Amino acid sequence: MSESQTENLTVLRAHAPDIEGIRREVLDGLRKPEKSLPSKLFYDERGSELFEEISELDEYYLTRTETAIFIDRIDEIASRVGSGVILIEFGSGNSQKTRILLDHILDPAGYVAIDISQEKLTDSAAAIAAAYPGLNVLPIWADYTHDFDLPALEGSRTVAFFPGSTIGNFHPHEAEAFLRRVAELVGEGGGLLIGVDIKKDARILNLAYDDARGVTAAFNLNILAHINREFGAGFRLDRFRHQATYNEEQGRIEMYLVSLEDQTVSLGETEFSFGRDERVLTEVSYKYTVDEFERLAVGGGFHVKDVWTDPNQLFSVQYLEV
Ligand code: AVI
Repeated sequence: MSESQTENLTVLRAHAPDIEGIRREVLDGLRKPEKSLPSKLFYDERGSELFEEISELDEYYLTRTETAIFIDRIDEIASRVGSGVILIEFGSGNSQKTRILLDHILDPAGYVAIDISQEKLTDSAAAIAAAYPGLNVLPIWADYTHDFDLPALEGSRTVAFFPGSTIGNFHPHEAEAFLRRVAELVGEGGGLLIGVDIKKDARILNLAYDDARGVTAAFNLNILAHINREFGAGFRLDRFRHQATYNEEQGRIEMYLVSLEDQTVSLGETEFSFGRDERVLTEVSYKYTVDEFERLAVGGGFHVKDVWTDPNQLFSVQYLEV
């Protein structure tokens, strides 16, 4: 790992995202009989802005419900997290929730944020370092779905923080494997504070992923613009439309881009054909009952110690311990 340092902020570079590997993932996904694209490609600069907009939509209850749980239950959450801990956040810590947490936990020994976007990571880590001058802030530029090392830090224990129900964007077997790696990372007695979206009426879910203003549609289509720019592909955004549906059987939202006509799109040397109405899967977002998530957590090497929900049981914040 290399590093650069300013005052209470040290940027660690574990490894730059593997662009060639992601290009292969795109090609592999488009070669499958049921085409798919890797969801991580949503988050270029425009995609991150659109996601911010999504999180403020009336229909998208997730962000505001999770934040409300944090505000209402912060004393219990902070006392469960404990004092003197090393806090590791998966994703950039620019959210309101990170600050609520940092405002309430006692004497954190350090704050580590891990993000695939170097710009987002450095901006948000600099903001955290400025707002909490006594805090040791260590952003790590890495893809947290792959292995990476943690810097040596002294603390009472290590607690990971994974808000937003991003765990839902993994298939259950991937989620369990991810939890297992987190359990290994935080070690015996370590914890995970995680946001998990709860199963609910399909109508609420379908609206949350297909809003009236079309922000989610723009977010979904933007993946094509990102692939065009990054890999020199020739997708025409006006030849696809957004589709999001809750699959009751699988307990997940599925987001697709649907081809509006028969068409051929080039990506480097390769040409891909899309039939009219053919769908490309761009994202899954699993929803869990509290019991289902407990089974997943146990499979990943954790015990569920606390589950906090909102009065309507839309969303949960959970504390898991190794
Ligand atoms: C980041 N993730 C938790 C969001 C979700 O709800 O699955 C991504 C998203 N996709 C469409 N809207 C939001």
